[in-house]
Amino acid sequence: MADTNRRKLLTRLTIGASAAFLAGCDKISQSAAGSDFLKKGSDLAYKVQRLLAGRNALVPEFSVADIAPVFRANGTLNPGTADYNAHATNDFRDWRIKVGGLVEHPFEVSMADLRAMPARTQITRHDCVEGWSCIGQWTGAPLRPILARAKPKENARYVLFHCADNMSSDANDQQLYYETLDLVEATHPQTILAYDLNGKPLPIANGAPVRLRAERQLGYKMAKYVNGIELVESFANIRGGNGGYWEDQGYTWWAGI
Ligand SMILES: Nc1nc2c(c(=O)[nH]1)N[C@H]1C(S)=C(S)[C@@H](COP(=O)(O)O)O[C@H]1N2
Ligand SMILES: [Mo]
Repeated sequence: MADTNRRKLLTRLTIGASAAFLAGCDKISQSAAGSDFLKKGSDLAYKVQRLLAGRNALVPEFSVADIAPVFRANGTLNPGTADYNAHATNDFRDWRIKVGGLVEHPFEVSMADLRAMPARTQITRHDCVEGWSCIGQWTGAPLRPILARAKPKENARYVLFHCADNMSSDANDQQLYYETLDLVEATHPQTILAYDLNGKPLPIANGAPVRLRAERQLGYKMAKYVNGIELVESFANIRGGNGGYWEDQGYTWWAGI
């Protein structure tokens, strides 16, 4: 089967499968057996997709004519903290992404550093589990060379993205958005730290000044407002232990499409 046909088939299969899981997610994930079932489904989808799609299989890219006039925004639309507001007022000139964790060479990148790195532009379709899709053009720095520069240690297995937005409406309750990818997804050629959307700096609603695009994954994997990248061996002891804010609420960790 040609790679694109295979991907189309996979997309249909797995969107069907994840929609079926998520439709009953609220109810199922309340029982221990239910979350076990969800995890098994996720593990299976993960293994099957890895087997069929290969490490570097690309998702389709579209043409300029396909770009939606306005890219829909979802989840946090503005982190709105005093710290974030100060960065926004300053056009994010002092925003830094800390790259650390299980690496030989931790370092920080500013937005100017990021924009000076080799860039990739891709027009792709974003699929949200809530049942909408949107095509947009993203420009950013591929993550692979950034990770290579940090030199992940032997035991590093996942890349954790720290975000600036608190998902709790209570300021005293810190529930910062976070996500994880394995090293295969993190070093995929279409995985970028995006700073432009449709040729303009990323709007605040879509994750300014920088958000992850991991194009083989569902929308919730693509962390917005990224201020830290941490290499970890396991996420079992981090936050709810499921590898992401939405995963801790019951979504599957593997969100391949
Ligand atoms: N930091 C952060 N990242 C996030 C979210 C969020 O609320 N906060 N929402 C996720 C979800 S569910 C989706 S569909 C996409 C939405 O991206 P958009 O606002 O550019 O459409 O961002 C994802 N990344
Ligand atoms: Mo989403």
